[in-house]
Amino acid sequence: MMSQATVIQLNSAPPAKKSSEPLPVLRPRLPSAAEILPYLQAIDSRNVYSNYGPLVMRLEQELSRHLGARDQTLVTVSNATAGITAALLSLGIQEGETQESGLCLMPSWTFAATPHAAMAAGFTPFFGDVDPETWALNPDKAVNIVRAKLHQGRPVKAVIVVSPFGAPIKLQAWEQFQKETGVPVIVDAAAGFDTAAPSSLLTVVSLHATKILAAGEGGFVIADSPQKARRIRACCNFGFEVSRVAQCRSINAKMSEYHAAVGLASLAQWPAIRSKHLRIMDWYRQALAPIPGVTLQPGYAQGWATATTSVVLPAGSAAHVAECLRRSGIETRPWWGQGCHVQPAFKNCPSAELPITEDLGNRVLGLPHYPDMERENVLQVAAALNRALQSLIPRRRAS
Ligand code: T4K
Repeated sequence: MMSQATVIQLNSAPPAKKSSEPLPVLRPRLPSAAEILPYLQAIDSRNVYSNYGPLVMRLEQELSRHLGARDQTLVTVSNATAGITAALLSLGIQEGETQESGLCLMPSWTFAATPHAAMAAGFTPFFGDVDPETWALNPDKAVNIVRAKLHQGRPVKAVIVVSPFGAPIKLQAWEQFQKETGVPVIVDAAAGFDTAAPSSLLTVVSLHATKILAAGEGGFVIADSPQKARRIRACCNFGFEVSRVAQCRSINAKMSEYHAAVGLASLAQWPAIRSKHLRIMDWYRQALAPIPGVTLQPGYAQGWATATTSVVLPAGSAAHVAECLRRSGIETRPWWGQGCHVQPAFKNCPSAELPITEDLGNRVLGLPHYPDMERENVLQVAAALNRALQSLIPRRRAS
């Protein structure tokens, strides 16, 4: 039940202003030109612009220190999509196999980058369903899929576990899965800068402009040994290890010095960036709690920071809510749409039954979330959302 005080607060929140500038669903704020300038001047004085220059190496060291990774185990990449491809290539298990033979189990409930990255490494995505409590693949169910596929003669050669919008994954259970099945697990923690942790799983984080720690474009892969990291680096650099002779199948996924400059400037601001997002998340937690039928992403506002806010709406209401909010000058975005399995690029990819993904695809909506957001904006969104759902009640009663 909604308390009287909260009803008054939601109803009295000012309706979002109708202006030519809607409340954006996302509006990143990266470091200013002045904050990046010292790093750019360092580039000018050295004439080194790419190919693992000093700023890239410094960023790798600072990220390693921040995340508590061992020395020489973190490799920067040009973007997380390329990072996932390079991580898969580094496993070296698809050599000589046809595209059809190596299945890569992954959720359909992810961004298109995940299956694209696997296909670029020669794997065929196999879409599994996610758990409603985590929005991620379930390690126990994955064991069954791996066994069943082996039985059908189409072995699963790798698994990509996606951290949903940066939420922590069941790391220990996945490490156990990898140990027991022998199937390598890659963590797509594109949005998970705040939750990614060194482990026995190759973990890929994005530093795209829309992510919580941003370099414009970029990312990094964390391995558990310098040897694996060297292999990943080779897979990002034409297959070169010590000489300029290609040793393995590879792409070019190197980060430039300019992106490292922005990444370093962002990392210097991390504590402030993190608290801004945590504050927005807390505002949403409070503002949405009284609205019946609306829940936040599992685990949201429970100690980890993300740069996006997604809600689960009552069945059948998402399109109406999005339209009402749009008319109130509030942008929304179903970030992962209906899942990847419905997208033409992946129509030939095999898939399990996906009832949870289909349900989430119909009910999840991304709300405005950006670093400069004020509490008043969050209240505007909550009030508009409440009004949109209220306006459905007479229709529901009538039908
Ligand atoms: N795995 C997962 C699970 C991912 O979510 C992603 C990326 C990846 C892998 C791959 O990571 P990277 O290879 O990108 O490192 C955006 C991002 O481009 C993408 O990085 C992100 N996930 C995805 C969820 O969102 P779009 O196509 O939806 O972006 P776009 O251009 O529509 O921008 C979103 C909103 O942000 C718009 O309202 C405009 C605003 N925006 C965007 C940019 C780039 C700005 O105001 N300024 C900007 O500079 O993919």
